[in-house]
Amino acid sequence: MKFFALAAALLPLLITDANAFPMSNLESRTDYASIAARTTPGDKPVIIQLFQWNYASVAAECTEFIGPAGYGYVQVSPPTESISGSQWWTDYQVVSYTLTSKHGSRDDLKNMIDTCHAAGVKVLVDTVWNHMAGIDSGTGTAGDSFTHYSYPPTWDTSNFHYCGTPGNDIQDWQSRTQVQTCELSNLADLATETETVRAKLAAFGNDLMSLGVDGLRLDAAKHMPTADISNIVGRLNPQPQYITQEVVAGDGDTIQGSEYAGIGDVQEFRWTTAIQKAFSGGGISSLQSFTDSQWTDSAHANVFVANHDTERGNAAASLNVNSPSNTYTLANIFALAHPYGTPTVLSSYTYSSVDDGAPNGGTGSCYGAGGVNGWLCQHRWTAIAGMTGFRNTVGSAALTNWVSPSSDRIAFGRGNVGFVIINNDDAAWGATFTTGLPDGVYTDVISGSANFTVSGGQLKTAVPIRDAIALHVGAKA
Ligand code: LM2
Ligand code: CA
Repeated sequence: MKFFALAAALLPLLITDANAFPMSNLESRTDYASIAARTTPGDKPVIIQLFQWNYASVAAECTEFIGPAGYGYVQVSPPTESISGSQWWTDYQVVSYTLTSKHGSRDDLKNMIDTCHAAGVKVLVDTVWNHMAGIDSGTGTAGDSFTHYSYPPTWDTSNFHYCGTPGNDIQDWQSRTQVQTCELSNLADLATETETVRAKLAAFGNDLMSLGVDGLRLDAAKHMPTADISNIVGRLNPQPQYITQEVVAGDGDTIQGSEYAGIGDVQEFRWTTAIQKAFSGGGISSLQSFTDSQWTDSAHANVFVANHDTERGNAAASLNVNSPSNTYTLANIFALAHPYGTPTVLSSYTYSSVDDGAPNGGTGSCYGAGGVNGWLCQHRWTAIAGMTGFRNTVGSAALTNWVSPSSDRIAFGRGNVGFVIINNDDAAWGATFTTGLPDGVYTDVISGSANFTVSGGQLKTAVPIRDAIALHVGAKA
């Protein structure tokens, strides 16, 4: 937080009016220190992706549960005018930057930001800068008519890339030029290298900042060159406190997430897939220093067991709520216990078709430790909410006291303040664990009920089949 405070103090001096700077200054900026420094969200690092929740229900949930439970951030679905339709993915077909979406009005957005802030929760907005709508024509959620490549009054045909492939679609995913200037799923690709486009996207970003938005998830970041993103980000005032960028990269791909780490965090989908493999038979015993030389480094990685794309089988393989043997919950426990990256918890809904939009008109509702009306409310699950308290307590404490007697059993501490045991095995695991914790009686934050005694730093217990136990000094019985 020290770095952030410093950056926050300096940025207004550096970027009081970004537009007053000559373009060459912005384009040649190679020192991203002030931006990189704010990639650590701070002492409440856990983000909830409240997928497709309307803004009024996000506001209510911030007050009722999210703030009191200790989550630091909510990430909400895109707020701009989009194509009309019931499918969730209409959000990613932008029609204008008018803040009128199926999730609410501009006033609803502002009210949600103010209400969440009052509950101690910051707001991240999913932001689409790469493209506009992909369908041929229609009328958007704010009443604007459009055709492909013409979105009056915002853009005309001169503002887009026409990369020259059939249909202007990306065909060669190893070609940087195609990935960044051709079309992803027919979505009209903005010429983000031009001043006109950059200025309007920055104005849109600044409109969000003016409403008090704390940070951004940059959709399709891989499809924009880093120079374009950093130019636009450089014009934001105030600067976002947190940025996470969607860069789906595989080992050996031409475009790697690490390129984007100078701008903010990068979503590391290889972590997501590795977690799925590990918990689905691959074995979790190798997860101690869980990283890979190709992945974005821990300090710049944003990680999740699943997001809205992967739970539907898109973007990368992942576990989802239907995964067998409690593996989805156990993986979320691991994500929140292990120090790698900044964790996001997905909170989503059940569906029969992958295109299905939100239930109940987007009005999210939870009850007790679960969801109602088709909502899953993963953020309320006792294990996940409990592990958010664990993460808040252990902070950046080092991983300690690791043991793994067999491939599906691990236990480890975080400093001397937290200890977790994960048994992804089909037999109970009875043992005496060296926890490093101060002696005392603890509540297991995963079950929320049983009492566990640490004596001489040791915990003698049995972990049930496909279950876990987590203790931390903030939850002594
Ligand atoms: C993303 N990140 O880069 C989002 O996380 C992902 O959810 C978006 O795809 C994607 N990029 C574009 O912003 C979703 C969805 C697609 C859907 C698009 C656009 O996964 O299925 O594509 O949004 O709405 C749909 C149709 C597709 C059609 C396209 C354009 O499924 O068949 O392509 O619209 O009309 C011809
Ligand atoms: Ca592009």
